Amino acid sequence: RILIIGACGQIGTELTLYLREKFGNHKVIASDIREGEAELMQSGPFEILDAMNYDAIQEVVIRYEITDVYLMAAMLSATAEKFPMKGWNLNMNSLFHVLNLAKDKKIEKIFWPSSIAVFGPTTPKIDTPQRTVMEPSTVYGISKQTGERWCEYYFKRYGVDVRSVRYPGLISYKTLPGGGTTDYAVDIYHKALKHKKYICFLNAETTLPMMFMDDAIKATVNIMEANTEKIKTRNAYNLSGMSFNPEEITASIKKHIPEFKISYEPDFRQAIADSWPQSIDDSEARDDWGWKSEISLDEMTEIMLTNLNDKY
Ligand code: VAH
Repeated sequence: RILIIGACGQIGTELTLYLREKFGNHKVIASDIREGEAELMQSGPFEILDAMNYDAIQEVVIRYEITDVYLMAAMLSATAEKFPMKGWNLNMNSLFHVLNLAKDKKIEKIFWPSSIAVFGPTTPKIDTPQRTVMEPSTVYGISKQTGERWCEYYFKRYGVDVRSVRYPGLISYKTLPGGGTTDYAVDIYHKALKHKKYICFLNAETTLPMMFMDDAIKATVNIMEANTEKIKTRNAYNLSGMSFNPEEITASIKKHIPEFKISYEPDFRQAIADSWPQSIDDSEARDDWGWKSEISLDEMTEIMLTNLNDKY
């Protein structure tokens, strides 16, 4: 059976629904520090679970005979800058708990998300390579870079089968993001439908790597289902979907809502975004386990506006 820790988050919610569809509702145990959306709560087993409590995680793992854990709980970039120690403790202790359960053979396989936030201001910004200079300047990025090193250490020293990808900014209509710097790319669709205008907290030229959630879920399941010998990188694989800036996503929205207007009021998140790459080279993921993104910016805009339309 599968345990999702952080199942009520932006990725966790969609990942839980996808895995339940694929493997059967009662094969996928959702857990989080708080209850989540009705669709998630009603579709299968749910446990209130603190990702920082080792004994509580172990109890759920034993009771449900869990084999695979997807650790989706984390404090994202913007919030972690407001609460550095809380962000570090949540992001790191939760990872150690799950790695140690695998080291002690209580679970068999782990998925742990990394992020393009592991790259910093000195990293090449265009087609950022799999291996390159990484001097992250955010708490979140430091925790993800460190987490990658620990994942590789537990694989090499203890044979722990942990797999990871560096997600770009993720965009979905089923769940709202929480505390990220790329969240503007979700909020803009809601505001375009509700108000036909949006005040953006990043400037017009801020190009960032992004991906529609369906592609991210596909990458997550693909890497977990790949034969272990195909996984040659045990810290985390670069993933690439699309790259755009607020001006370009605005142009895409205006094809559907011509009167949509954007204005710019950059805040503290501009510095975070400026430290990240603009585009990512994901050729190793393509070569090793057949990864390929599908959804383009205009296709995503069509999907987002169509599915959000009846909310407003
Ligand atoms: C964030 N959505 O903004 C996350 C992600 C690359 C961005 O890590 O913090």
